[in-house]
Amino acid sequence: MNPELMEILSHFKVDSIPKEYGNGHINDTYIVKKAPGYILQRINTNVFKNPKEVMENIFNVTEHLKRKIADEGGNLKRETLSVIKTTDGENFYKSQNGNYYRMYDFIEDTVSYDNAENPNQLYEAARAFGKFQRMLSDFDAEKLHETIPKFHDTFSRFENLKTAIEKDIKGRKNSVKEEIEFALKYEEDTKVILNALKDGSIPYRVTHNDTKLNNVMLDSKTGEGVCVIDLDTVMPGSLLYDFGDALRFGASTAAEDETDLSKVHFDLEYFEAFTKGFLEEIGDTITQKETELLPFSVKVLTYECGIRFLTDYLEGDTYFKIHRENHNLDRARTQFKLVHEIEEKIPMMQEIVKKYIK
Ligand code: ADP
Ligand code: GN1
Ligand code: MG
Repeated sequence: MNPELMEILSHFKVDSIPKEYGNGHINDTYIVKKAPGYILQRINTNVFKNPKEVMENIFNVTEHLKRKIADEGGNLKRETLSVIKTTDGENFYKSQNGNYYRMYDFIEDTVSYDNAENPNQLYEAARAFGKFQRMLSDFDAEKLHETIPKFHDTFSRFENLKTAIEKDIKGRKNSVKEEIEFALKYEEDTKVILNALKDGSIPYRVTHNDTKLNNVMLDSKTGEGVCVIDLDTVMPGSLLYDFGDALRFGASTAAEDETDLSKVHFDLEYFEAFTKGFLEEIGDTITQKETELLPFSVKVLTYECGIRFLTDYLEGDTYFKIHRENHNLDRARTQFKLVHEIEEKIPMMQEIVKKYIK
């Protein structure tokens, strides 16, 4: 076992051996199985430059959620993450090596999916993400630190890509000419959501910002949405970020890193199930302009993720964890294939959205 973990565990009063767990691209996750069960995570400080602020956000957000869940008669043990304090009463422990660790209660009898198996999973995930946003609608956004500046600023992501192409520090540019050509065509789309937020035509809300299907736990028996996890990026943003990002991942018929692109499609049945669940929870707080932009948000958030993967590939894979050669390039390619399909399906997506707007 990683010797550092012994030091960490003693500061959380836990004496059982943790094992590596989960498929996240950012943090190192471990499970402590011995009852009552915990999740231990090393926060990725390359990504999160100020882990103390990340934990302050998560603590405040989960305390707020606990009050809301209690008001609605929900289950406090299952419906929100719960931060376990260290023996010193802190929300995290900084190891002698300077690593930051946090611990959560393990949420029992739940499962998260890397690939949806049926539309109902999308419906349930959507209800959980929608409810999460609804419960945070009266959270004071002033209290939130910006854990990653310009996180969903697609234009700034576009600029980062251009810089990575110019610098080409790994000499990979010439092997991805087609992908670069595709990526550079979309500059016009990159400012739409940002401009709408800036000119006030859509509202800022407290959003999750990383609504992958594997960031929501579903009940392993009933399949119901139980708890939204991975709260590192809860920040003021647009409802469109959460909607678009969830569908780029959840409505794909293949894994995010599938190498056989003939398997990668955007599934309208999954899109419909998610739209139904999300709008049921969000209700009539959604504005007309947001509604109009829902299908577009799926395209642009998928594109944004694609260019982030491509940028990381060009920069030598320093941001997202990779498990094989060309992993980030494979990921970028699935996203671009999806962008292309979503584009063609936008009119059909618009018809579907109309069905669920009251
Ligand atoms: P990352 O930021 O690296 O994506 P996550 O916080 O999403 O890390 O955790 C990785 C995986 O660990 C999740 O997809 C989920 O399957 C599992 N997980 C995380 N927190 C919990 C929890 N409190 N209870 C049960 N499983 C969890
Ligand atoms: C990362 O942490 P994880 O694996 O849930 C990333 C998201 C990307 C996603 C792509 C903090 O999510 O923004 O959309 O990978 N999280 C961060 O799979 O950058
Ligand atoms: Mg995650």
